[in-house]
Amino acid sequence: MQPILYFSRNPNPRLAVATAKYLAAPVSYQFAEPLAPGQADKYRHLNPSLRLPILAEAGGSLYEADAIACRLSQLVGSELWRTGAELPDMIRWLSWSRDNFMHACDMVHFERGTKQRYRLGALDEALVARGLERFHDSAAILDAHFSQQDWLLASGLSYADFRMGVFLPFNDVARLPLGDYPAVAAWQARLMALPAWADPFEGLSAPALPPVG
Ligand SMILES: N[C@@H](CCC(=O)N[C@@H](CS)C(=O)NCC(=O)O)C(=O)O
Repeated sequence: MQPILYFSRNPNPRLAVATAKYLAAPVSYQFAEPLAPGQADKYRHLNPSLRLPILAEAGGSLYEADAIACRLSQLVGSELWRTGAELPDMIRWLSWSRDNFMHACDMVHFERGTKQRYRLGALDEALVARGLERFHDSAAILDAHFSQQDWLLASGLSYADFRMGVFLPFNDVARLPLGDYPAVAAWQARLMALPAWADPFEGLSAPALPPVG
C-alpha cells in the first residue's frame, strides 16, 4: 500500500504536503475533513485528535506534522530531517519555534484567520496584542540569526525552516509585521522561492479555505 497523506489547506497539513512535495515522497494525497459533520468516525482510528495531517501506512498511522516529516525523510533517505551531527541543533529550533516565533504567529493567525474562517467567536484584541508582543521579541532573535546565515542550520535548508515558517504563507490574513525584520523577510522570500513551499497544493484536489470575515 502506498502511504496516504491526509491533508487540508490549513497550516499544519500544508506544512506536511509541502514537505512531501519537496522530498518527492512516494505518497498519495487525500483531502480530508475529520471535523466536518459525520466525518469523525472515518478518522478517529487514524488520529484520535481528529486533526490533520495524518500519514497512513500499511504498518499504521502517524499524526503530527513533525513526526510525518521525520518519517517522509526516512522514506526517501533525505537529510531534510537531519540524522547526523546537526540533529540536536535542528531539534533545538523545532522546540524553540513552538514556544516562541511559531507560537506567536499561531496566536495572531488564530485570532485573525482561523477564528474568522470557521466562525469560532469574536476576535480577541488582547490575544492579538500578546501574540504581536511575542512576535516582536522572537522575530528580533531570528532577525539577528538570519543576518548571519541564510537558513536556521549552518549547512542549509532543513525541516526546521519549514516548521518555523509554517504560518507565514497565511500572512495575508495574519498581517504580522514581517517588514520590521528584513533578515526574517528575506528568509521567508527564500522559502517562497521553493516551488514546493510556494504552492504545495499544485495538482491536488482540495477546496479553497473558507474566506475570512
Ligand atoms: N500539532 C499538530 C496540529 C494539527 C492541527 O492543529 N491541525 C489543524 C490544522 S492547522 C486541523 O487539523 N484542522 C482541521 C482541518 O484542517 O480540517 C501538528 O503539528 O500536526
